Amino acid sequence: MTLYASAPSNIALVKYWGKRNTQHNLPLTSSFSVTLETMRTWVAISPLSDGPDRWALYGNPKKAMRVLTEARAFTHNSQPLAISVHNDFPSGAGLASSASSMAALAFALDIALNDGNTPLSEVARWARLGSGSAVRSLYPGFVLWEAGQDPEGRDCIAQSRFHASQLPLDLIACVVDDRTKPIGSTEAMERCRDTSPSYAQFHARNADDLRRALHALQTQNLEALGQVSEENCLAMHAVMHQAQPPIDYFQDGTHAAIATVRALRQQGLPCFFTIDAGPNVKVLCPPAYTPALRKALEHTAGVTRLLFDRVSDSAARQEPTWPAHLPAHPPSNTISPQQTALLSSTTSFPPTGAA
Ligand code: 2P0
Repeated sequence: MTLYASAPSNIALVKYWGKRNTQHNLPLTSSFSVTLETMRTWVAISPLSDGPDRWALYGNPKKAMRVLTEARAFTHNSQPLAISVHNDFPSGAGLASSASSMAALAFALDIALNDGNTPLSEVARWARLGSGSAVRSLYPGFVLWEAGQDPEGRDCIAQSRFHASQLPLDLIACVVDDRTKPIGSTEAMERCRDTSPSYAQFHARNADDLRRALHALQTQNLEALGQVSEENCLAMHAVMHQAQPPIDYFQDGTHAAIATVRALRQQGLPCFFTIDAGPNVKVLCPPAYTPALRKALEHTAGVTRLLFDRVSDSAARQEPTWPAHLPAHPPSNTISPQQTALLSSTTSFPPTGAA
């Protein structure tokens, strides 16, 4: 029998950009995000009569193997599986596809290997070991992921701090370039840690930015939330711009979209932007303003298309069926030869340890 699950992307308003421990993938400081609704990763899992596992994976095989290894170690279940992981939005372009894919995978593995009985905090640990930001996609609405201090991350936990209805927000993703980014987040964070003079400064402002963001939500103050989000995002990109060699994800369309958002705000439209490890600009606004923003953003030079989503309480969930618009499963040959080689070399039983 095949089971289906999905998890949405999440977008940080106060960013995670550095680790305090790479082995356990623990963040240096806490982050605060919004969980989306429609930009989702879908996972289908079926048991196989014998091994090895079969994969159809849109994402990073090393990260996926780490999640599977942790799930098997915790559940003591080595049932061979056919696993399909599909994004229904562009991968690797700073739209948080690794967050949604690792969250969906961890969530589905709990159902496949443990009948859904694993505590969510443990499922979050599997997801975190795949991709730190994935933890946040397991929780609804406005989510705080606390860095904690425990060396093994026992206090590194996420929780939903507000439901989506606290401050209803639409999100418009301005796609400037949907190709996979030239340097991934994990490597970019390391380079910033090792070479950027403003890395420590960025983390020093974290507590105050979190306090401001939580207060803005508490008081339903969109302007204050936008201000701290934009400042935090630009501070993170300044850290990257000062790394050696510099990391600059921005493209002409990125700058143009920022200018459009600022101009619209001048005209009285409540909106703000945030940008992750890629050139694409996410714009947040109250739903009533989405049509006006859409009009302005789709005519912004360098913006190739718009994707629409909203802050939501949906989070990761089991699904009754597989969406018709996604490629069929079970897995065939949808991963590249390079990925196949990596997976077949690491997909041995019992698991040989973290990838
Ligand atoms: C965030 N990003 O808070 C920040 C802002 C990108 C920019 O979390 O190394 O893919 O796998 O833990 O989770 C992207 O980092 O990194 C990220 P790893 P991840 O959303």
